[in-house]
Amino acid sequence: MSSDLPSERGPVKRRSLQIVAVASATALFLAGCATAEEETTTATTDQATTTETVVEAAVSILDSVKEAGSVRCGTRDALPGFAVLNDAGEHVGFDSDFCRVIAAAVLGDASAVEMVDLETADRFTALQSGAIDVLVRNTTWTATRDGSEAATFLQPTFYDGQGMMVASNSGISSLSDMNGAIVCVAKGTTTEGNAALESSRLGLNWEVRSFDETDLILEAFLAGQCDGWSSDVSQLTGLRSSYPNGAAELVILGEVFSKEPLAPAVLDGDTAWAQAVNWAVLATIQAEEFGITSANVDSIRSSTTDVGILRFLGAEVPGSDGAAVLDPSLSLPTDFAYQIVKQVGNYGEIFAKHLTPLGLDRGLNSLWNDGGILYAPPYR
Ligand SMILES: N[C@@H](CCC(=O)N[C@@H](CS)C(=O)NCC(=O)O)C(=O)O
Repeated sequence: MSSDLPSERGPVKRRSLQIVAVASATALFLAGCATAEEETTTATTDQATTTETVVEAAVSILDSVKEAGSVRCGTRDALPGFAVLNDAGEHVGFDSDFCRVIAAAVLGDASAVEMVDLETADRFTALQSGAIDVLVRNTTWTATRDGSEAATFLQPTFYDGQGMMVASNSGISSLSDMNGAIVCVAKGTTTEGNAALESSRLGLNWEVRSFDETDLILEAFLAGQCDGWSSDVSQLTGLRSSYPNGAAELVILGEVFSKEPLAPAVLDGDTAWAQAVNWAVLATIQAEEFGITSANVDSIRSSTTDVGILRFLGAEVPGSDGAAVLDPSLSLPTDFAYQIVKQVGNYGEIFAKHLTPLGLDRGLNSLWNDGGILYAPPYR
């Protein structure tokens, strides 16, 4: 499958923001707001000059998203549970819904999303080149990616870990049975390095074979060329569910050998856009904590006297001192959380819709007050 990256769209300012951003890490932070006219200057002048021009010409992807009326969300069409195309040609899945969450928050319309199918290797270049506004594609937040890919990672949507899938009739019941095994993985992923590390940590001699696409791993696996298929446990679970007789023929071993916080990422140097995306994701978590769902959000909004909930939903707080509706100046409409919950749902609803059917438990992805680590800062 080839990814079909759309060309640049939107105002010239937006383009310049992204071109400058990949030039260098320092220029990137400082030059995140340059206009096209300033582009050459920015790349060639010293830091002091650059700083001056930045202050004069602030622009954010948030503005160009509003102007375009849609969010270009980098995702994937072939990751069961996370993002697939259904028979009607609709994008369905956990990642796809988080793209909609962002659109509902920023534009008040969950359907105002252009899903951009990205192969693994294209994820960060799509962000850097300005082909997408945000990346929501089972992507692990790591220090090196944060530091070297011009990406700012935000609130994780799914705390995952790497696992190993084997054929049920392989006789393998734990990683220690896999000395000398061929382990197949996707190229350009954290999975590759983790597999090599785990092999040496356990004193096993794995040959790690990398493939460009999941389809090619599947082919190799079916042809008996792989003893194990390693990836994020959520992905293995999704892939197993879409495999004929998967439940009987494939086993995911119990050992989880890495931390894979899957998180949305935006381009470095654009705080307004990063905050908007971050608070959109956090609102799904807060809504679940408040017990607000797509089904009850209207009745709660019209009947509750809970000040925290009224503020969160952008409703008027009766008898409040000063502004009746909380606006924390996040450049988001004051009813953004209401729009998210009404149009897409809270975190638990999104999880239940796409991941529970695969057999995935909430586990770490439960709320902080229910044994997990999902915790939204206070909305006040
Ligand atoms: N979370 C890891 C792993 C992501 C991953 O392995 N994704 C698989 C899905 S199973 C993939 O992209 N496969 C290649 C493809 O089909 O594009 C990362 O960010 O590197």
